[in-house]
Amino acid sequence: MFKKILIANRGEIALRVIRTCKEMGIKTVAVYSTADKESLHVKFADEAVCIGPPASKQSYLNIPQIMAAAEITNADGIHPGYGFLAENANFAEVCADYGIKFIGPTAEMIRLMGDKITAKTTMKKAGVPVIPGSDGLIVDIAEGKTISKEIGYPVILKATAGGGGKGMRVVWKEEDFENNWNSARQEAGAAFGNDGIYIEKFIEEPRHIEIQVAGDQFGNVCHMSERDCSIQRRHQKLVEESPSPFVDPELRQRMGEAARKAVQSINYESVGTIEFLVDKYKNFYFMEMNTRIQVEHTVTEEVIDFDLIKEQIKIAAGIPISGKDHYPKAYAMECRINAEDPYKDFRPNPGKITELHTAKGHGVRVDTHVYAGYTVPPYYDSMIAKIIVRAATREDVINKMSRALDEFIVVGIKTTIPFHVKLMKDEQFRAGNFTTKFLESFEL
Ligand code: MV4
Repeated sequence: MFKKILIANRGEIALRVIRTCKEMGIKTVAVYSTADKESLHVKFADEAVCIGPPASKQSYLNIPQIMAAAEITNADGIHPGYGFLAENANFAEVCADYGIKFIGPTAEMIRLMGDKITAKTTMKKAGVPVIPGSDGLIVDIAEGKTISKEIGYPVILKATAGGGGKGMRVVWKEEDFENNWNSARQEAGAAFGNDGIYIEKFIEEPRHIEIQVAGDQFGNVCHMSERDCSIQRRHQKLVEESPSPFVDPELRQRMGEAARKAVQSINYESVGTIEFLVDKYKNFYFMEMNTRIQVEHTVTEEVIDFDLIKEQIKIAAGIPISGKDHYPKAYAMECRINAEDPYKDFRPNPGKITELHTAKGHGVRVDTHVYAGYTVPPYYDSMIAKIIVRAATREDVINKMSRALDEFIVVGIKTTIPFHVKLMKDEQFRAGNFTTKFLESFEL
């Protein structure tokens, strides 16, 4: 087992990892930028090393500085959290070169899933359902038009280096193909330095449902129920829940088996997530694999009563997992509290939190790094807290979440709380009738 883990991250996830390390008897090292000197992850770690100025490029993305911090503190593992370096294959490789275990999959695995065409081809070969589309890269407009006609419009152009919606364009008819092709290529090239594009049938009004999985170094694999992440805005998730109101036991079984196949076929080693698009007929298709712990892992932790960070650390230490699948034992939902003004197009609203009262009580979990007197810096992601509630039914969860939101008081900055309060009262949401398009027509 690890003796000392360096957490190459900040905010609530750094704190989340520190908590499990403490419970496992593992020492912790925080790294921080000068903007995060007063952050809780710095205060709660056994040691802390300043790695640079506020800009992420010079601190949380600065590989030489992070490795220097790991060396001087004698860390034997590095946990990347989510975002920043979590899916950077080069970083995983550098860790291996230093003889420090990257707590996640191998660099090869990150690279394999990071290229979306390679990921899709690999999954198709493994027998996981994929969205009908081009077999790989499209070389030019003529080929793109031919393939789109074969698939049938509408189609969607996607960047192979993408994910998260960048370089993505929906094309409804052939005469719009060229313009969309040009803008998708241009956007992908600028964002990823790779303008490779592929084409898929456009699935209208899908649900985004993902399966939590784990695999170990010995070929043991398990799936751990689904999360419905359809409530999102501009590719930013706002609410996640498990089990999905759209998934019945039969669909859960089929999706779980597909996720198991996906993990097994690549000998994946760590916790991860298989993202699926699910259409109204309950057809599901592989979309992407996330080779990291995600923000919303907490929802799964609550419904299966299991510590996913502990499992991730054990797998990295070479301890076998049970290989038994997990099924939901309760209902759970997470609301992301962001320092944003929901009445002003969710514009970031950093600044000083003068007063804070977090939600408490039965079935309520709050993961946060902020406190009264803390200043939310403008340099990073605007998420300041996650409220996760658990109850026996979905209706109880929504009622409990409403209660928790009411007693969550943040003074000094605007937050997404008013958005969540309104959402919890929405009849369609309460009925479980929503797709990824839900928030496009939601009025605050
Ligand atoms: C799609 C799609 C419809 N059809 N692919 C968005 C992010 C990227 N990971 C893939 N995305 C989508 N791919 C096909 N063939 C719709 C989306 C999509 C979406 C997916 C999940 C959650 C929210 C979304 C919002 C808009 C579009």
